Amino acid sequence: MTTSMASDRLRQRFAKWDTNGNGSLERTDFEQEAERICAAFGAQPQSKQAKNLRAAFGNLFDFHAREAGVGPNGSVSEDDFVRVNDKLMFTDGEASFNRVLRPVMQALVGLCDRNADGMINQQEFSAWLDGVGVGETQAREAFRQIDTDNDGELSVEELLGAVRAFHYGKLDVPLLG
Ligand SMILES: [Ca+2]
Ligand SMILES: [Ca+2]
Ligand SMILES: [Ca+2]
Repeated sequence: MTTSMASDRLRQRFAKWDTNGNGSLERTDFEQEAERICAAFGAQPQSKQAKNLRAAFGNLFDFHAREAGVGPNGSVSEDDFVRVNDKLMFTDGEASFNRVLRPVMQALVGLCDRNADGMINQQEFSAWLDGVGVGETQAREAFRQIDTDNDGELSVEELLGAVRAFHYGKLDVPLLG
């Protein structure tokens, strides 16, 4: 694990989530990001899945605002974002990371889980990665890496492991778009 790779990826994540490009994160950035993902996955804006994703991104912003010490309508700077997430990944550990990211991951699984069995199969995963701009070959390779128990399905916990692995530089596929 290299800390510099981790902070590079956090800075990329910051740039992606700063949807209005003003150099800081606000609640509206997270709202826009949730809308963008819903559109990319073809979710109806009024569907339960879209509402869950919006709520999850709202809570994720609340977490960042609280940890950065700005109010619920405040702005989170890039340095604060990296500091908050470094602490989450390297100090607080896996359980805290999963607690913070699980609602977003569950909402993403809800958007992509076409057969509604709570798991992501190869076909659902390929459609997911297509939505974030990753091709079929890379999607198949990533599926094998993420499916750590080899049951041919990705669970929310396996997918959270994949987000951690991405941020530690052990996996090259960005699940969060
Ligand atoms: Ca912004
Ligand atoms: Ca499924
Ligand atoms: Ca599995």
